[in-house]
Amino acid sequence: MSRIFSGVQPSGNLHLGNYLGAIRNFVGLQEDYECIYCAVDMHAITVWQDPADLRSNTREVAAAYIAAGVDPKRSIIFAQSTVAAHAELAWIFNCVARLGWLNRMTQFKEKAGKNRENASVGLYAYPSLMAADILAYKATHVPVGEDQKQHLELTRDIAQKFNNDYETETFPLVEPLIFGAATRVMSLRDGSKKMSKSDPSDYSRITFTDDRDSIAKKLRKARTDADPLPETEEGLKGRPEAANLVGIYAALADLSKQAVLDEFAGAAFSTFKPALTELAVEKFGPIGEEMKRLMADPAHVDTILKEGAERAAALAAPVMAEVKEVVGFIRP
Ligand code: AQP
Repeated sequence: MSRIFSGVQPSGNLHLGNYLGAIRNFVGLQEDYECIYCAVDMHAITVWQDPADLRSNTREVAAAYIAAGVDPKRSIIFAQSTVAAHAELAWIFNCVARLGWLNRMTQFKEKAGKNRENASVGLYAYPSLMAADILAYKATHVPVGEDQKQHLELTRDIAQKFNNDYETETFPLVEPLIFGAATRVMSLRDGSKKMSKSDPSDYSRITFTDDRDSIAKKLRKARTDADPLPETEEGLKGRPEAANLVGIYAALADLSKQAVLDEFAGAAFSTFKPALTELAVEKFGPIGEEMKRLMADPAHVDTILKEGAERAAALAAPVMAEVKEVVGFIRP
């Protein structure tokens, strides 16, 4: 059976983009793959995290997976820092990846911004750790949102260079799984920016913890243009905010964008936004409620994370033994 690995950073403000672009897709994949889903806390600390918040956000990511439908008996749910293989393999990959490759990563450029000299070394080396996350389990498929495509290409480059340098076939070439009607959900305040945990405006995103009133308020305030909805997808060109809201509706309703437009062509946003609110409350609201219910019992979440870490460590152990042998590390 092919193996899936994916992760979400416990950096707070889990949002509808994380759900539609990644977490929702995790659920169906359990049918056909052995799945490993991680709260990537070591990635989160590449930018400052308050320690108490990090602990709580790590449990929240696990609770969000379960609330969305990931079955912790069938799939593995754990926190990255609790399995040492991630850090060990990341170091080896730091010695395989080239500076030139990392210099091309757009996420680093975006996150470091103008203050590049002050960014952490960890933020720069983030893609090596991501490659280690996946390859410590020899996972072959990685469900992610579109923004992670470049990092996955780097994972393939690292695997290929490792295999070439050491004349081995240790690592598979991973395939991204980018699917669904909303692989890139955009900010509600600016249709040219992706919905993001770190956006300073809470109005830019719908979060797992938003209740009906907050969802309604955020969608009411969502930026749009003055035109009614068009008849075809072609008519959404040059209207990023309208395209985003139609995309969110399509993803939540499991419809194509064209099917949504067939229903709402000619409608003003004053009609479409309340319909979208009802749909979001119906489809996304219960998941947030279930996440909050699970969070009321952190000991239960910790038990799931502990069992997951034990299962993950057992899968990574033979891979790490093989890698150390290939690299030439002695194992006294
Ligand atoms: N806007 C989005 N639309 C679709 N998918 C998205 N993802 C993130 N934002 C969107 C997907 O969610 C998964 C987890 O992401 P992450 O925790 O690794 O963080 P990120 O990709 O850096 O994005 P965030 O959540 O917006 O965090 P910040 O603000 O810290 O950059 C990934 O599969 C990602 O593709």
